[in-house]
Amino acid sequence: MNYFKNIGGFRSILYTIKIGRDVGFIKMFRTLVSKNTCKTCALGMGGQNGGMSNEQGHWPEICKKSIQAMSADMQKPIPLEFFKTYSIDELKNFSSRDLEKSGRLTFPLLLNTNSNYYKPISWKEAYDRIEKKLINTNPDRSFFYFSGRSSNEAGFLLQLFARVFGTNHVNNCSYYCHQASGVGLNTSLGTGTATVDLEDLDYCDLFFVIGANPSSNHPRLLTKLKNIRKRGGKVIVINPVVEKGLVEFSIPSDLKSLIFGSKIASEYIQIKPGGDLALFSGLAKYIIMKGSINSDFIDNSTEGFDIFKKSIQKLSWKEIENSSGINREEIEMIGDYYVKSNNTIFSWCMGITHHPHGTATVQQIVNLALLRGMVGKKYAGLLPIRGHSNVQGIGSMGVVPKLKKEIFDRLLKLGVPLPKTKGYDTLACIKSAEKNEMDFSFCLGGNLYGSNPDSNLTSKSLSNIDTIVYVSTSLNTGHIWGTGKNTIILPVLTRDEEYQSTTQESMFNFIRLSNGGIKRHNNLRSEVEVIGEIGSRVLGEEDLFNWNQLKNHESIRSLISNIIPGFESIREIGKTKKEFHIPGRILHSTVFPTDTGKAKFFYQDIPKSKNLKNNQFQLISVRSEGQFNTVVYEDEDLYRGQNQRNVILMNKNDIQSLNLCEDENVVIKNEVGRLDNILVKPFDVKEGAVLMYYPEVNSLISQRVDPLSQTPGFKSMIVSITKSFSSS
Ligand SMILES: Nc1nc2c(c(=O)[nH]1)N[C@H]1C(S)=C(S)[C@@H](COP(=O)(O)OP(=O)(O)OC[C@H]3O[C@@H](n4cnc5c(=O)[nH]c(N)nc54)[C@H](O)[C@@H]3O)O[C@H]1N2
Ligand SMILES: Nc1nc2c(c(=O)[nH]1)N[C@H]1C(S)=C(S)[C@@H](COP(=O)(O)OP(=O)(O)OC[C@H]3O[C@@H](n4cnc5c(=O)[nH]c(N)nc54)[C@H](O)[C@@H]3O)O[C@H]1N2
Ligand SMILES: [Mo]
Repeated sequence: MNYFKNIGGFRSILYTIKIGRDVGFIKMFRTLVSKNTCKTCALGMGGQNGGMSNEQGHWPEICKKSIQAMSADMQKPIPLEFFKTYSIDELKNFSSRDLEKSGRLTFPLLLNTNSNYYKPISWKEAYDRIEKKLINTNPDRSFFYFSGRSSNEAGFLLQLFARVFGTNHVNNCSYYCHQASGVGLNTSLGTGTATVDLEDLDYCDLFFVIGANPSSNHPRLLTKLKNIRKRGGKVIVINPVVEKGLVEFSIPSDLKSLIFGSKIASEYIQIKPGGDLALFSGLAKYIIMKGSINSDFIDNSTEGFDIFKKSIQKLSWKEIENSSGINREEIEMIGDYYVKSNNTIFSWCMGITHHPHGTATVQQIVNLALLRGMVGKKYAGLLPIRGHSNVQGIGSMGVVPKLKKEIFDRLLKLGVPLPKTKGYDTLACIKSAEKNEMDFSFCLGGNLYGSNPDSNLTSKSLSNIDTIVYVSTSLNTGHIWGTGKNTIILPVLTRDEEYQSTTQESMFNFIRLSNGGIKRHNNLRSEVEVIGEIGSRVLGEEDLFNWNQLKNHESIRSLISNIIPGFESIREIGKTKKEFHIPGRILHSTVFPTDTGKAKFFYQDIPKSKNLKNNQFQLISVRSEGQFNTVVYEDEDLYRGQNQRNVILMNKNDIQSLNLCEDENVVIKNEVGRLDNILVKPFDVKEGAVLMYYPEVNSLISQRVDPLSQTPGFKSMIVSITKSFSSS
């Protein structure tokens, strides 16, 4: 048996050893076991039980991703000479990987319109410039973008600053991520996050993995999936691409699984991209037809069923089959699994939300759960698999254009002068910059340029902004291609380096405490310190808030506990170390937090199938195993067997029908842009669909969005494929 062929397993262990050798085993071990929330996905490892433990206290839990992120943060500083050596034009030849590998940012940097070089500046100069600019900026011509790595404390404080400063243009990477889940769940159930806790996964008997690749992106979920199979439960994967790690995975912390591998998918449904709404409509139709609905639950705890039922019954099987790419027998087979299940959990990720009908599909998943009463009880429910480690917390903290009414009212009561103007979502801010309507932008982490659709247009739009401030830990493509007339980069501490403790929220609504405390570099500031300093300089001593005092995390937590409903326990967390679930989020009873107390059925039409020419395909943009969002750590995608990123993965029948061959050099084009020198690779992807790597592919993604959630269709672009002249 070749143990190294297994996905996960020994190769993850080897990688750990390699990183240990690079950064030092003792340092690595100390970081891994330190009491800090893992920096990668929102499964939420670490916290007060120590790193490598999940929120149920289970140990050891570890994944290659956290080691990757950790080792990146442990890099040496970028030397001063770097910025004298490389001009912006030269840095444009650096890949995302080259930029990340340059090292940690440890001094503020300034790039002026008239210069081609980033220039190191002092913190004082950086603050002076930001203060001067903000004092002279019309608040409505400024926006604040947040990624999901920052703490609740930093998130809360910056959104508060933005509002007091006078703008509602406050948003986070969620608009490119799970916004459709939030909107869909909120309209149907009155709450926008997971309805289950981690323990529910230990008792469910059927688990749907829809449009997600957790083997690569949430590896620790795989332990739960393996256990579901082990206790006789079923895992159904719905994905246009056969992701090997979802077929079989080798879990490093489980010896048997490590050696022999574990089966994950009981059934693998290879759907057409964007076909999920049709598939779930088909499942609903079948369940209703069979009379396998939970009528008591529907009658007592839901509304809108009759209209939903009538509309679903009208759908033809032909339409369902055509749009989903799945035949009726297969749909009925999944339906039978569902009917037999007592406790089903539906989980999903970007394969659902990155479509113009993303929100509609989320609502349809909820409908399906409601039909059999799979929400509002233990061991069953809905689980949007969140991305960034604290993206959910950032949302909870009010990092949204429109504050929840309760938060708004509480702030108003405190006397906060809240702006009345309509706040923009992320893409709306970029579009507004395109029209020259933005003078100032502040980005707390992330890579707004890299994550944004239509890279060329984004670059141009950002260049219209007078001053952009990036608060970052390392260099990324945004610092090079997403510059304003003046660009300032402020280098900050990472979570485990913070001087004071911070908190994060997992995808299961669990609030964790991170101690921080690891010292790596001089001259860095904490995110909160930066925001507090800007607050005190711009808003002054006379302000309602003492911004200098708000550099203290305890003071911020006290404010959060007064302002954000459900966060009362955060006030004492620094002292008690008591991590907690946000009350009211996990739905284990049949009263729903909607206006009527009932869950709502929403019927949504299946989108019309597009007629494609024979060289046109639906493009799915995905992450590789070796990257975290726009940060590429390794060019290799171990799990998909690719060793470079300029590839297009295609079904072998499609390769044949275009008369192409493996490694042929092709041009990928559409109305947004073109990418040259892309190599064709055969892969088990649904015919008609092709796969490419994000963020490089963003020059082909249009700025068209899901009208309900404003999320771009990152997995729904049509592209044409033609041979390159050079290869013919
Ligand atoms: N290693 C690593 N981990 C990460 C990240 C990372 O970049 N690297 N990013 C983090 C973040 S912010 C997020 S949001 C998550 C993202 O986690 P995922 O959502 O798992 O990531 P993606 O690579 O975008 O692709 C999701 C999967 O959806 C499938 N898919 C595409 N289109 C469709 C469709 O129409 N229907 C269905 N059913 N499936 C489809 C793709 O084939 C792919 O397997 O991961 C988080 N964790
Ligand atoms: N085509 C396509 N586009 C996509 C997607 C896709 O699947 N396809 N996915 C979308 C999704 S799901 C998301 S979430 C977005 C990602 O969007 P973002 O969250 O904006 O991007 P990241 O790449 O995660 O940001 C990485 C940068 O964050 C900074 N950073 C890291 N740690 C810290 C920290 O502790 N503090 C601070 N201040 N900065 C830190 C580093 O400088 C690093 O370069 O991209 C979206 N764009
Ligand atoms: Mo994300």
